[in-house]
Amino acid sequence: MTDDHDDIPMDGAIKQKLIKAKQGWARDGRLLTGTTADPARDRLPPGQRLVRDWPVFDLGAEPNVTPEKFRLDLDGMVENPLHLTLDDFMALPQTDSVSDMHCVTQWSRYDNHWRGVAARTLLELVRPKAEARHAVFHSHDGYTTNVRLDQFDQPDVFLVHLWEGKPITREHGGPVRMLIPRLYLWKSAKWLRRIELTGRDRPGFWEVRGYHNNADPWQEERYG
Ligand SMILES: Nc1nc2c(c(=O)[nH]1)N[C@H]1C(S)=C(S)[C@@H](COP(=O)(O)O)O[C@H]1N2
Ligand SMILES: [Mo]
Repeated sequence: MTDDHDDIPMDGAIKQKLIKAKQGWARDGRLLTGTTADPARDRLPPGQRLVRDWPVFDLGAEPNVTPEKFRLDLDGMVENPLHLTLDDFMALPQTDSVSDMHCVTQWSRYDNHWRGVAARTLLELVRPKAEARHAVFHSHDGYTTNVRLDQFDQPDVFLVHLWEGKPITREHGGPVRMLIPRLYLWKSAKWLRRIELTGRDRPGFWEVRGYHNNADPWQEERYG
């Protein structure tokens, strides 16, 4: 694998094997407890267990997005498309936040300290068209994932570049990744390259392979 490809195609025997395994879990309903929880009362969603470290989960192609190569496009159904360099992105208003992470593979991690640009800051800049209903996230490794616009347009959603005061490492999706803390972590795209607003829903990489489209951990929306 070379470091200087922007978009690494998701093929190769090892990755296909991993993808097949995870699709199998989705089919078998692996890890399902069949219970729900109330986020107002229960901090830990059903079937999750707490970890102290931060595990790495991706398709195995971890693109090397250098500051020079970094570009972020915000386009689709917007009045004012944006094309940002890393300097442009860093010049936007920055916010500190603290949130929990919940991964569908059952680990949760509390009190992560982040710094980045609020989704709402970007939405004010691009001005979604009236018909915009969904957001599709595109990454440098070819990964995609989707949420509704109302799930993206939340005060705790950020495009983050610092975790615990340090630049987000390459393995965790640096220089800039998504963070949508109230959905399972597969909705938080690493190595973010583009955010596209659409009128129709466009299920992403895991969503077309058996993962739940909505991904609410407290409803245990792992698969479906
Ligand atoms: N670009 C990209 N983003 C991705 C993925 C990926 O393979 N590529 N994997 C997703 C999945 S399945 C999970 S669980 C989280 C893991 O993030 P982490 O490795 O930082 O814990 O990233 C999500 N974002
Ligand atoms: Mo995942």
